[in-house]
Amino acid sequence: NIIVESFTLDHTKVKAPYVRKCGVITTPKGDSISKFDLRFTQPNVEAIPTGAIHAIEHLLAGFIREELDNVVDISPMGCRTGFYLIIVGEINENEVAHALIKSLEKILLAKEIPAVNPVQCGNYRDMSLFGAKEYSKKVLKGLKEKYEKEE
Ligand code: HCS
Repeated sequence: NIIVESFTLDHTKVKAPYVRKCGVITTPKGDSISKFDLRFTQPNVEAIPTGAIHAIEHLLAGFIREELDNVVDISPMGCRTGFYLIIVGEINENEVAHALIKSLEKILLAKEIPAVNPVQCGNYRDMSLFGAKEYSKKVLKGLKEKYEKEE
């Protein structure tokens, strides 16, 4: 009996942008691995174009690892409304939200996208730094309202 957590989320009830811890697994040796839903745009209202989400992926790959240790992966959702973050250890939504805020701020200052070439990427022509910054700006504003006002 397989349960895919994402299929159990009511996507009509969420309010983007947000950071949601969607699961923790414990390995046979006792380590924790946490998975987060980093929702950028409102499901079924707005999807991020592929060039923008791809550029955000390349930029976040480095920037999020500068903020958080033991990141396994940060990858786009197929629906293009956000990313999944997989990280070793137990960490909370606020810590991830703050790391994401700092990473998005770095995207706004980025002059280029890393690894945009046929050796390091499987679709290097589909990249938009402009789009990455436009969506990052919007998400940043929403995340700051949600995660910085409560402190
Ligand atoms: N999603 C990958 C980067 C691919 S460009 C990672 O390692 O986070």
